[in-house]
Order: sequence, then C-alpha cells, then structure tokens
Amino acid sequence: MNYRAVIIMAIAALTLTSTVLAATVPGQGTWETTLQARDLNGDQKVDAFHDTELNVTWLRDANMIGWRDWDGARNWADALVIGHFNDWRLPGLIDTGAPGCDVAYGGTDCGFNVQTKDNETVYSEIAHLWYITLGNIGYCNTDGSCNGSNDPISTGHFESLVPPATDMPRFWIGTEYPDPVHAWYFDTGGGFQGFDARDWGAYALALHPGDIGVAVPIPEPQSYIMLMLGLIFMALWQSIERKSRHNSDSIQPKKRTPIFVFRSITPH
Ligand SMILES: [Ca+2]
Ligand SMILES: [Ca+2]
Ligand SMILES: [Ca+2]
Repeated sequence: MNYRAVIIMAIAALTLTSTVLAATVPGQGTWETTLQARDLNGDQKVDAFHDTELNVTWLRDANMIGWRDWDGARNWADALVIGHFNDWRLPGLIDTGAPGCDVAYGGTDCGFNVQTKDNETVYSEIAHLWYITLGNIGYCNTDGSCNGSNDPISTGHFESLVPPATDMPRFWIGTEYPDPVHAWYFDTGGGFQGFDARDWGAYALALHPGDIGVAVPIPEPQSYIMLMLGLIFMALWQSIERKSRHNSDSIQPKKRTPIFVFRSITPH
C-alpha cells in the first residue's frame, strides 16, 4: 500500500471535479441494453435498474441520503426498504494482491482502470458500472498520462451519479478495508477507486441482489425534461413581456430586454 500515491492520484482525479458534467450518452458503454428499468413500489415510475451483467438491481437515485460516514452509509443500506424489497447493500469489491489498496494506473484493486469483471468473477461492482456499463474513461490512462478526456460523464438514467460540482463525487464501497480505520470508495468524477478514513464522508448508492421489481419503460432523460421546462418558461416570459410592452408603451419609453441565464441543463 502506498498511501502517498493514493493521495496524489485522488487529487489528480479531483482536479476535474469542478468542471465535470453528467449526461445521458447514447452509444457509449452497454447500458442501453444491460440496464433495465424497474418499478419497485407499484407507481409505474422507475426506482431502479436491473444490471443484467452483474445480476443486481441498482437504485436509480445515487443521492438518497447525501454525504455520510461509512458506518452510516452501510447502516442506511441495511435498513432500507422500498416496496417490499429490503436486502439492500453498498457495492462490493474483491481485495486482490496484497491486503488493502495496490495503487496503480490499471489492473489492480486501487487507482484508475481497476479490475472490474473477468468471466464470472466480479472485482468491483461500481467500477464495472462506471467503466464498462456506462462506458466512461478514467481520468488517468494505464500508461500514467492524465488527460481528463472524460467530460461529460456518462450516467445513463441514474440520478446524481455525479454529485454537485461543489462536492467530491465519492461513493462508499461496502467491503471492509483490512484495517479498522479506512474504507474503500469509488470516485465517479474520474474513475478512481481508493480508500480514506471511514469516519469521513461519501455518497451511497445501494444495490439489491438479483432482478427485482416490475419492468417499466426507460424514463426521459432529466436533461430533456429540464430543456423542455426551460423552453416553456422562456415562451411564457416572452408572452408576458409582449403583453406588458403592449399595455405600457406610452409610459415606458425604454424596452426591457429579458436576460436568460441558463445554468447546466444536465442532471448532476
Ligand atoms: Ca416506482
Ligand atoms: Ca435490509
Ligand atoms: Ca489489494
């Protein structure tokens, strides 16, 4: 374990965090065929995705509880009940090589381009989701070059898989670290798998074994909904402006020009 190298790589992964956008990126990764929308509570709205490659069902909302310490996140997943489904947990990994983090730019259990799945062996569920299923590229390549070629981050139809830019996009991994102080995490901003103090914080994305719930259609991307809302708002505003100008031309010689500031329309 080289803690200093882990810190350096984690910082490299974070340099992009402030600019990272999340998006539904068609044609990248396998998610369009391997993630199937599931309704868990009978309201016909998507709560989760069955991952046909890992045979687990991921919660759609990756920010159900916000930022928690590792124990808090694990306890939350353990107690979670949606519909009548109660076997939730945090994603797991297999600690390969020496006990704990074997930091590298590829092929190990820690760093960038980590082990994901080999035949039936799943090495890291969340790394597989991010690298393979969603088709993202690590901030650093296996040769050690770091070029940040990964913007926007593909998040399929998940919500908040890349948290707000002001936060570290870290997600706890539930598997115990070899010492009682640390815990594994995965960084969805740059594809970094590492470890940190378990009493610090990260987000929590829960998953359930097997294929649960009822199949429902894939939801409209949030970005599309936000774009539509933006266009409706703009049309309404312009209509109000026209009426207002029409009613008050004689007493308002100067026309006001509406200024629209569009913030990110993609889901965070
Ligand atoms: Ca539902
Ligand atoms: Ca439970
Ligand atoms: Ca190891």
